[in-house]
Amino acid sequence: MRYTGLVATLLVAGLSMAASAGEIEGKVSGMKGKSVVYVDTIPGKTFPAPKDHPLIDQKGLMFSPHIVVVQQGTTVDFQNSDNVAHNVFWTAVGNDKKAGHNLGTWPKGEKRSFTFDKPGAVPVLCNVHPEMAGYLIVSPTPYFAESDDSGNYKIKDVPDGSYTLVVWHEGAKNQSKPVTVAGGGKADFTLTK
Ligand SMILES: [Cu+2]
Repeated sequence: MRYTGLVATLLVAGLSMAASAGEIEGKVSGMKGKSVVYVDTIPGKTFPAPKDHPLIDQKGLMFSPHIVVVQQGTTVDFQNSDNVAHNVFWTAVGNDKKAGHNLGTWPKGEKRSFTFDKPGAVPVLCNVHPEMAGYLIVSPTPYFAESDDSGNYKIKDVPDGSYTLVVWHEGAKNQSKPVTVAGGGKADFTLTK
C-alpha cells in the first residue's frame, strides 16, 4: 500500500517535470549547410555567464571551427596554431559597429581572449590573410543550437513559455519567429539570401 503510494508520487513528479521544459526542434531550409538557431532576449531575464572558454583555432590558414555559437557573456580564446602570424578582428557585433574590435596579431602557440558581452553575429577576420573568415554567434540566452548539414536542429531544456526564435546563416538574412514551448515546441524556417 505504501509502495503503491510512492510509485504514484514518483509518477506525478515525473510527469510535472516533463511538462516544465522541452526541446525546440525543426528544420532550416532554403540554404545549404549549417545554421544557428537561438532563443532571443527574454524580457526581464538574465543568465549567469558560462565559465568555460570555447576555443577558436587558427590552423591551416582557417578559423576552426568555422562557426561557433556561445551564450552572451562567454569568454572565447583565440589561438594561433600556424607557423605564420595571424590577426583577429571584427568590425561589428550584430548591427553594432561600435562593438568592432582588433585583438592584435600574434605568433604560433599564443592565445588571446575576449569576453563577448553583446549578442549578435560576429564575422571574425584576419587582416594578414583576407581570405580567412569565421563566425561567432553570441546568443542572448543559453538556449541555442547549431543545425546539422541538412538544417535539422534541436534546442534542449527550454522552459515552457513563449519566445522569439532567431536563425542565422552565413549567406542569408536573419529571420525570427515566435515559438511556444509546452513540453516541447517546433519551428521551421525557409531562408533567403
Ligand atoms: Cu591569418
